[in-house]
Amino acid sequence: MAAHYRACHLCEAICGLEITTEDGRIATVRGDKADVLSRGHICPKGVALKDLHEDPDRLRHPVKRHGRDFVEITWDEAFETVGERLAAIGRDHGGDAVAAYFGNPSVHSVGMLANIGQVVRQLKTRSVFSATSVDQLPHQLMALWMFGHQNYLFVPDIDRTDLMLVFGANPMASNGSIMTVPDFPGRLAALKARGGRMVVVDPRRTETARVASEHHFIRPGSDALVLLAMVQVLLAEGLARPGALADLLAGLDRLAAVLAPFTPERAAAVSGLPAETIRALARALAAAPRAAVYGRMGTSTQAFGTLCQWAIQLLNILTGNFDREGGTLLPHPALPAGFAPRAAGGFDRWRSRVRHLPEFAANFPVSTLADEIETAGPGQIRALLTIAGNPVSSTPNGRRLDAALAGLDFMAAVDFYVNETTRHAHVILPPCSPLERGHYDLALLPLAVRNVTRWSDPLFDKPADARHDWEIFAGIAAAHAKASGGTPVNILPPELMIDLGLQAGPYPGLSLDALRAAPHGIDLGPLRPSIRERLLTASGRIELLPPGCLADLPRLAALAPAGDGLLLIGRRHVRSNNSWMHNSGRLVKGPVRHRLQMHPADMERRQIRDGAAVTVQSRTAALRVEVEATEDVMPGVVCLPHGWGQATRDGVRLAVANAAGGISFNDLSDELALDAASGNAVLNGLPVEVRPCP
Ligand SMILES: Nc1nc2c(c(=O)[nH]1)N[C@H]1C(S)=C(S)[C@@H](COP(=O)(O)OP(=O)(O)OC[C@H]3O[C@@H](n4cnc5c(=O)[nH]c(N)nc54)[C@H](O)[C@@H]3O)O[C@H]1N2
Ligand SMILES: Nc1nc2c(c(=O)[nH]1)N[C@H]1C(S)=C(S)[C@@H](COP(=O)(O)OP(=O)(O)OC[C@H]3O[C@@H](n4cnc5c(=O)[nH]c(N)nc54)[C@H](O)[C@@H]3O)O[C@H]1N2
Ligand code: SF4
Ligand SMILES: [Mo]
Repeated sequence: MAAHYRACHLCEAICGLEITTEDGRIATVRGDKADVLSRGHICPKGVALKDLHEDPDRLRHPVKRHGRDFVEITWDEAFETVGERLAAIGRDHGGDAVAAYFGNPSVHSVGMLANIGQVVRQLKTRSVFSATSVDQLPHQLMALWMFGHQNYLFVPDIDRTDLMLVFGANPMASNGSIMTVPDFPGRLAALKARGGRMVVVDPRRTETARVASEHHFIRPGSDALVLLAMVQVLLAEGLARPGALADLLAGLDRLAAVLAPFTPERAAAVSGLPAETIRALARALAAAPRAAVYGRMGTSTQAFGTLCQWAIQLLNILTGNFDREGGTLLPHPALPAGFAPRAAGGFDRWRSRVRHLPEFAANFPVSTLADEIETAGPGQIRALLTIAGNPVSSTPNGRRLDAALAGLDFMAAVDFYVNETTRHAHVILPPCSPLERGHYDLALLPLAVRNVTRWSDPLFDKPADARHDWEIFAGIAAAHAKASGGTPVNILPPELMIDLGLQAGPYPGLSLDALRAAPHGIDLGPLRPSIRERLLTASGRIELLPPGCLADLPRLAALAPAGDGLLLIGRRHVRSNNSWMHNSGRLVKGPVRHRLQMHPADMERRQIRDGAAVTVQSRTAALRVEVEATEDVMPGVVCLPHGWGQATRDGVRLAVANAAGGISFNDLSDELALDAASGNAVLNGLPVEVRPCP
């Protein structure tokens, strides 16, 4: 039996795995105990890489759709069809008539990530969408506004902090996000063992809340009030001590006046968190030797995502924990291309056609994709290329988008599953199995809690007729250039780019060969302060008062205390991965996980029994789902996971058949509900009503 070491590409924890094979098949998958970052950690999804690799439903050849059926075609025919159709639509209707959507797995594949910009360049389109606007957009916008670079995402130094405040994140299930932290359970245990504390603020008593030192319920969508009130307490009580960074801060003198109305009492009335708790949290933060405030999906995909991310940065900065060991730090990766000034990004340089929403990083908010397909006029989207994405399942008002996709003149998908989205494609071009490609975490090592570098060779050779994602990009680019009479963009093999990048990078002696000789990764040391050398704002200072934040404060000030209605939030489970790993029997087995969780008091008031079928109604849909009573959600809140329930849309069997049952959260989510400051989707804190089914 041969052992192979490889990073898991399924989530941001990027665990090192030890995979053994026998006769060309995977025998075992274990955590690699010698891995310098993950130290043996693994979750059930890592084991399910075997299922993904062996899944007979995973497409291995390009297919063309005839009605509802897909038939295999050759790569030549696939590239030609896609190239010609996209070129013709671009020629007849302008470049913006051809749109692209990039999904989450594109971040987990260096060949895709490094070449996506080139695909867009080839298509000459501004109609670009991605999962960013249902995810981390506010984090990146704040990094751009305050520090001058969209990728300056400061990571909590969990291994050295004394107090970690966690708002709206559930790393026990998600394994961490915008914080690459394999073995979160072990690191939290170590934090507590050295006398530190973790405090979780979440409308659900999550898996993380259960193992934390303290948990507080909060009404969904009200975090910005609480976080800004904490800033206000620091300022009002003379607890703000930015320390070594004081001379870098622009706007500190005006901050107290700006935040004066946002008192703890004000926040308490809306959030349900007592004013004294808010004060105590602020004081604890100021008193802790080293502390870090961290917020994730619950503080970004909600109505005030931008203000939440702003307040979190302010708290870290004002308590002297920003850019400090044991606080929050910006990693020094071996491949720092993402931190280059030319990758700084931009916001609102142009706007979308129909709803005039601002671009971010040259992407429009995906919540307006259906508008752009449905609304006639110059620039109307008539063709779509989706790459590693499933927006029908993953983005607001999936049903509307589902219908819109059916009306496209042409659609192609680079994906290895027929899913709720790709079922509309005229051509699907499947990349080879992820285990057949080399792997480097270009996007995630710059977010890791320790500086580490690691390369993974392919576990298996890809079949002769199979293509990598980047080879598919190259094939499409060539065919598109041929059909449009241009020259194709340069699509580069990732190995070459990584080798050159490592050799030109900040750590001497690194190269692809050096990494190949260290299959458990190379430790490059703990995170260290660096903002003085790296700050990229025009003023050369940290901008504490971004105009976009100030402009959004009146909207926050108008947030009213809860009425009788219910607010819907999401939920992740460690054996699920967004919309697409439900074909693995080993992941979906066990108790049903897609019920609507509801507090018994809310059920009693509506005469709903545990386990009964209920109708959950939002602005966009009224759907039938089974309910589950639990005191783990706060009263007034209902909770449903996303990515389920669509295995048989319109009677078509999709390659996520095991996801049958449950409903798709995003049939209920509202494409009109946005964090106004950024254009990010509101996926948490959606008003719904729930009633018993007759
Ligand atoms: N209600 C609600 N909605 C959410 C969220 C939520 O919390 N609540 N979370 C949001 C978040 S954080 C995200 S990131 C998005 C994800 O949104 P998407 O990225 O649009 O959707 P995924 O479910 O990740 O689907 C990924 C697709 O990529 C394919 N794929 C996997 N690996 C590869 C590969 O190597 N190459 C190619 N070409 N394809 C591949 C899979 O087959 C699958 O079809 O969903 C968002 N939607
Ligand atoms: N097992 C598994 N792991 C994953 C994924 C997966 O689908 N499955 N997806 C990956 C991806 S793409 C991402 S982006 C990350 C996400 O990583 P996380 O953000 O850690 O994951 P979530 O489970 O979305 O956590 C959001 C939390 O916010 C809470 N919440 C909801 N609304 C509010 C609110 O208004 N205020 C506060 N304070 N809390 C709120 C929810 O109850 C939930 O506990 O996970 C990654 N890892
Ligand atoms: S936590 Fe699980 S899914 Fe995430 S990288 Fe590790 S093994 Fe893979
Ligand atoms: Mo995500």
